[in-house]
Amino acid sequence: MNHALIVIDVQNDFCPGGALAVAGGDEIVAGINALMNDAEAVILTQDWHPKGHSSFASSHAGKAPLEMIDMPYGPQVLWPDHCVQGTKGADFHPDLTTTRADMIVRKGYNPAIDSYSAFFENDHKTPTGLHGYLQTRGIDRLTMVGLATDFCVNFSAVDAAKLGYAVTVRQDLCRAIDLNGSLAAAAEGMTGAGVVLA
Ligand code: VGL
Ligand code: ZN
Repeated sequence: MNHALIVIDVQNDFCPGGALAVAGGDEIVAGINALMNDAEAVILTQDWHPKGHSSFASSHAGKAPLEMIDMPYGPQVLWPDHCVQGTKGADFHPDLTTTRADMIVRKGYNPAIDSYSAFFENDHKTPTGLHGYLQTRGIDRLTMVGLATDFCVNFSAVDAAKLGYAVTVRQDLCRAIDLNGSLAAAAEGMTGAGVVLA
């Protein structure tokens, strides 16, 4: 029992029709469900922001979505309001199998800090608890899938590799936002960190 499937942010707002729709985000759901059958542990993550979160452009006067801002922890892309706690947009895609989940990690609930990674908030210091859970379960190999390849999957995979996990990202079961070359940069960053892109 040392392998876990980590399913990142397969939520309505990241699928077509959602507030921060990723092209083809819904195409990966069936393939992800199928992978759960042979996973020893399944972890789902959920982007879970309070209203007025600091990563929302609407929280900054004069700023539009996809503009950048300097936060105390570094540069931050400003997003349309998305995945607000308790809304339909924050729900998992209706076809995603959730009954197989051993754990659901909610992230991004601190109003002042965004959290792309399933392991640490964007200050790269505040843990989400996932590492402790996986260690307790004796898990050291991770397969990652979900949305978006170049943001939450990327940050999660790089953090996991740094923490010592053997990480494979199934690119066919991820979809990207691809903002100003972010997908190519993410692929390079993941490979550099020792993540296997399959
Ligand atoms: C994500 C942007 C903002 C993601 C979450 O899941 O990749 N991207 N919040
Ligand atoms: Zn978010």
